[in-house]
Amino acid sequence: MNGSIQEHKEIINLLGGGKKLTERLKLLSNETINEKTVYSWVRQGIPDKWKVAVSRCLLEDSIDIRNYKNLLPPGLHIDNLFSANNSVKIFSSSKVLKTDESNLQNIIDKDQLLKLYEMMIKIRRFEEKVGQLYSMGLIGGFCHLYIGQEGVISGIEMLADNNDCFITGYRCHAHMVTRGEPMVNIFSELLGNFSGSSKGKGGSMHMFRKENNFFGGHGIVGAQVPIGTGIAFANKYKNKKSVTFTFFGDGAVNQGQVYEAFNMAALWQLPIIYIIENNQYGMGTSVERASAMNELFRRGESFGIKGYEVDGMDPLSIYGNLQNICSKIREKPEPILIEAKTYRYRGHSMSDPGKYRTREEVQETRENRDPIERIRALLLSKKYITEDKVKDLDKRIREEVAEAAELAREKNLPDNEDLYRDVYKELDS
Ligand SMILES: Cc1ncc(C[n+]2csc(CCOP(=O)(O)OP(=O)(O)O)c2C)c(N)n1
Ligand SMILES: [Mg+2]
Repeated sequence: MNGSIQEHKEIINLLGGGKKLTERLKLLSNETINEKTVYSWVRQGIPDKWKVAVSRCLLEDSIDIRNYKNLLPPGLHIDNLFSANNSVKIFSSSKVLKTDESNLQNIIDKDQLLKLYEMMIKIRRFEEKVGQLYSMGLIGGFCHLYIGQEGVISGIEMLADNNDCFITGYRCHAHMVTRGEPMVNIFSELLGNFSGSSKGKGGSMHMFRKENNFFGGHGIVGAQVPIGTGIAFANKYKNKKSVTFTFFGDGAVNQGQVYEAFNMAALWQLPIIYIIENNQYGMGTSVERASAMNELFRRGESFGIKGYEVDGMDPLSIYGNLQNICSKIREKPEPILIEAKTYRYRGHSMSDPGKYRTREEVQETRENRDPIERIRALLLSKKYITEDKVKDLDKRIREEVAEAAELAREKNLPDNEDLYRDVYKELDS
């Protein structure tokens, strides 16, 4: 009798023998199962179909199922059934995270805070310039600006290291900037030039920076979620310590493929942080109108994925709350879901009449929740920077952005033959 069958025989005995176990399984599953079948498991082992139900019986009897290595079906890890404090996990402990800012402000030093501020200003000035170039008719196709959401990517970047991987949807210019792509290459891409990040063939929605593990830039709503999950799988498979940050919107969260990906990430305990950038609207439909259940951070619960809501307009809250979660994932991979509550100030894309919300709503958020203003006020109150220095910094960044945009205006469109290159990977012969 092999080890696994021996173990199953022991379990059946512990649970009161075949007759008793049959009754319990009938109650648990509502399925017809007869005693003879359960007795046959003593010789043949418990089939995969019934293993989870049998585990449940052991848990109900307070028997430590971790003693039985061969009980769970393939793919389902015993640790998945327990939370950190060793209690049995039925629903994950999703919650809304608040930050004790006064404490955090002491952890973060002046240089980090200045770096964070500069990152957000750079994104905003970059996006404003894109808006101008678009209005001048220099950029074609779809174009989605990130203005208002700067705190999300900037807070996450504070946690990330160079080996971490990033992937997002079409609202991707900011991610390119923070991942270190020179601005001139991003502008060039937007203008369709061969010198652009995707050789002028991807445009606003399809940009990549392979050197810093930025995997795009995807136009199909939600498509980046399974791709990000695949990247996380590859990293785990190759024993890399990197975390994959996978960003998507409140609209994308209702896509079926998101849940197929969640299932695999939880089953295989992949090192991935899913970040829903909940900017309150899809193209023009509010979360309330589009989602039957709008506590989006709970959307992974049925897979055992812990979810947390954070204030996406506060990069320090993101950094402070996720720092430990992120380091734990590096040591012991598991998927986590973050809902960052944020807001976009501009239209969904450049052609958005904006009839679905009031000007007052936008104005109110800008005045009271703006991530850049928040950090500026903090820098000033801590006397890390003076009003004059704030102006100088802004001027310097405006100039850098203007210069990059100007350089990108020199036309170098791809040749016609280039349109057919890079469509499929060239196989090495
Ligand atoms: C599969 C698919 N369906 C529809 C669209 C059209 N579309 C583009 S963006 C968008 C809204 C997505 O909203 P959300 O996920 O909240 O992201 P946000 O634009 O707010 O960043 C839709 C429906 C698409 N690109 N792909
Ligand atoms: Mg949205």
